[in-house]
Amino acid sequence: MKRFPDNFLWGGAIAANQVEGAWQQDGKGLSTSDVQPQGIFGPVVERKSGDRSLKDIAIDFYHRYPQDIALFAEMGFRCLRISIAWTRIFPQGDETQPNEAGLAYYDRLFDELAQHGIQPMVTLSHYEMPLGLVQNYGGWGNRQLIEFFQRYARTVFQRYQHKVKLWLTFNEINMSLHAPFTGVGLPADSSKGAIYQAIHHQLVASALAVKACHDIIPDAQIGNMLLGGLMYPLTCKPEDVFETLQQNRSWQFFGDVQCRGAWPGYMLRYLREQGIELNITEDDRIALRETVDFISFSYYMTGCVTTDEALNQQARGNILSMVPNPHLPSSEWGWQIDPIGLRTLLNMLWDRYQKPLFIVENGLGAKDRPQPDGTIEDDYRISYLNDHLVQVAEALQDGVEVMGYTSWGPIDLISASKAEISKRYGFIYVDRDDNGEGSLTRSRKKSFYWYQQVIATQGASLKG
Ligand code: BGP
Repeated sequence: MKRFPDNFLWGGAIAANQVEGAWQQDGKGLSTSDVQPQGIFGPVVERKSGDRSLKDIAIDFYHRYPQDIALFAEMGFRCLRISIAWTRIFPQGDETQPNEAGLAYYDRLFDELAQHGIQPMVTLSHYEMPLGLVQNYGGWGNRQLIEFFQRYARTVFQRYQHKVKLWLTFNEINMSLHAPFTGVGLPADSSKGAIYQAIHHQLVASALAVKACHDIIPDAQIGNMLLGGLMYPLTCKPEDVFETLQQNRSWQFFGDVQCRGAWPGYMLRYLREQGIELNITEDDRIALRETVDFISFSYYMTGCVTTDEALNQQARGNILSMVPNPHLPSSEWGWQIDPIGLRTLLNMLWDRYQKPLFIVENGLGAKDRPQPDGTIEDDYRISYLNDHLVQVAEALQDGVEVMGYTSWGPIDLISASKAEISKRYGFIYVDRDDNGEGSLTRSRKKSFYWYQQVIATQGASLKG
């Protein structure tokens, strides 16, 4: 029987730009997400009056949050991970005074959660930043961004200090290497040197936010957020094994800086060999020493690494250019499903850092087909989540400290990579299609009742 600890934080995770809509309401400024209507790998466009993006309304969480939170509470959520849209608080990014209407909105949201006994976990920046900071300052390539982010972080820590005790700095901070516009506000064709310098500024900003959180809300915990991109060697050839170590380090180094307080030696060597000279000041070094309280990460899939160039060529089409694993099935979007990988990753991160872990994203994006009576039998989603949670239970038995689990998209939302809604993750169905048609009505899928049961039994109802 799988029983999770009594204080385990069960819940779900959403992000402002994928659920809220209301993209121009109450003084909100334009964000980098607003100008990528086709998702984080799509083109950056200039918004003209009259054009439309699915994200403009998204699932209208901005207005419908009371109803949605009631449904989360019905499932028994103890925690909801949300993000604050930076542009609701500082519309252009460089203002000296925050936008009160934006601050008031999140006050109402946190109050609603509190009424249902759901603890908020807040990401400061989830795949968006003020477009003004990109256009007028050159994004995170500019050191001044550290100061603007500080102002934003301190403002929300002050404002919500009594309401929010769990914070995250930057969502999937390692994604900047693959989606530089979304991550650090730089053009996709930027040089590696420019991207790493921007990443360094963001890492310093993250550490300063950790410090500010510790100063302003001493009883809060603040974590980082990594895309847990676990890679396996395709073969046991020593070259493949070593290359796999290197590829895992390409995302782990963010965790190393955020958990250990300095750029690791293997990265300094890599940068040197690439001819990249980072500008790291003495003040930066001191700032980086403030490390996170816990590590959060997303987990969807794993991939394989090989030094065989022919196999690598074939795999180039993938986001992270990884070679498929011949032993694993794939989702409709080609993401390989690997529950045991989650146990491996939990153990790996625990061994490496000895800091509590929080799985803040995991789930299956799939097409749902409502029956004529409106019900949705999403057994594929139940099976995916069940198998992953069984492995979390195993990791707990291994002695790994896991604070909680927030599944990605507990309510259908707009996908990040392609900005579609047909890629659904939810326990709650939202009536809307990729053309923006639909009533936005919410309904409970079969998985809704399944997750409710898992939470109610503290995992004892899991199978396997
Ligand atoms: C992560 C992001 C989320 C989310 C998820 C699923 O990378 O942090 O914002 O969307 O992936 O990806 P997608 O929406 O592309 O299916």
